Amino acid sequence: MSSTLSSTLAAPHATALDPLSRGLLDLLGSSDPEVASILAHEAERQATTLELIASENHVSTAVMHAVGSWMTNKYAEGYPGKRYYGGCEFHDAVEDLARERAKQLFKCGFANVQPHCGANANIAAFMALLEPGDCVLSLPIKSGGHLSHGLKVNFSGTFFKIVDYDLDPQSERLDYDRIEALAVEHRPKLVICGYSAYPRTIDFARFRAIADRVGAALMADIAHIAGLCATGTHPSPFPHAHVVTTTTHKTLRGPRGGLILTDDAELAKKLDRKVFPGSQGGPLMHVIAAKAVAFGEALRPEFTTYCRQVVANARALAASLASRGYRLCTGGTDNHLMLVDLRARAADLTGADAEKWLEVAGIIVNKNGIPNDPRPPMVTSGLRLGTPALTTRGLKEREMERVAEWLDRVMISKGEAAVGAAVRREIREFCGRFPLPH
Ligand code: DSN
Repeated sequence: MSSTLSSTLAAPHATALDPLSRGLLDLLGSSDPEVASILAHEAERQATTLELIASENHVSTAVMHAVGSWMTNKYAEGYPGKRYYGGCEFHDAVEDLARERAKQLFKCGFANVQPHCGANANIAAFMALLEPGDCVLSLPIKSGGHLSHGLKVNFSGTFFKIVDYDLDPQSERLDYDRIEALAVEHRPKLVICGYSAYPRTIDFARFRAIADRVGAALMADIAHIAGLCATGTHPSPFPHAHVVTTTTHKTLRGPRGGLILTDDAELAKKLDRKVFPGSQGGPLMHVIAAKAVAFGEALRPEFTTYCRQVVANARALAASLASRGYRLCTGGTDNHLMLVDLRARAADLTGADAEKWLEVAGIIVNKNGIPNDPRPPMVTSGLRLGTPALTTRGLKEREMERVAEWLDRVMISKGEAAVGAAVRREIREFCGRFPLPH
């Protein structure tokens, strides 16, 4: 069975698998061939396609295998030194290490590494800062915000009074004067900045001034730009934000998970209580071990070089697309992502069609509404494209021109099967020259 699975990962990509991954597939192949086959196909998909989803990345082998380690077997409710279970000596050690590395990385005084995901980090932050019914000022999801910042059907919109701020309709950028006017009018207890689809630099100092003016707390959800913030590639939310939440798997290139940071010692105690026992039970210690590994990687100088290249690649890709007639919302990008208005290239082009056609050709993207999009969220006029994953596999500015050419060829063909198949072949060959790193 193992040889069948190995052969599923047809050359040249099979040779690119690290020995542990190969061993895992062989092991699973003898005990659970169905799951092994699915994993082998997913490994092959990742190795042979171009990943342009702005919130995804390829972790190192060290991070990936820390997730699949002995730490998955343990309950460790509580915190290092104060657990509700015996046998936590090494779980304390790894959680302490993850916390220390996170503090060093973001240059702050406190880290909670237990949130299972970004939305859980935000639940704990809301619980630490607010009472049910309190007013929160945030950017709505339709304009690039996140569902956990106030969407009606989410916990945030269910239990809190949400006031939306929006982007300036002309520039499609944050309108700080308007945000301040809304804060003065509604007196929120919490102002949220940090977004899922905003391609420009966030002025954290200005946000803090707005929050201070009305006595609100400021929360920066840096899930998308965490790696950039940690390396000075985007300004840091510290010392401006009272609380910083993030995921660990986007530009930060760690395992799927959440993280909370603050410099306020009193707030830190509340945040700990609101993660556990407030909103979670047993921490995912295998993921915490992998967070420690990822934070260690992010502290190395190579990670700063990587983050700078992510931004340089995004600029290059945006420029190449603009030169082919696409419109970049806000006119371009300062970070790792861009929002592309497809209508400028072809009036009837939709995000939904483009996503589907591009996947056939081996380019993975997500449709995304653009500011004031007249089309519904399952159709959209735009794509959100990001460069974190492409940069991890070694692509640079020169290759962004090639990526833009493929994107345009597929979209302008309107999904023609022959074009999709030809591009798929070219991308498969191209990916062989940029293997996923170990
Ligand atoms: N789903 C994430 C993203 O793609 O940005 C946000 O949580």
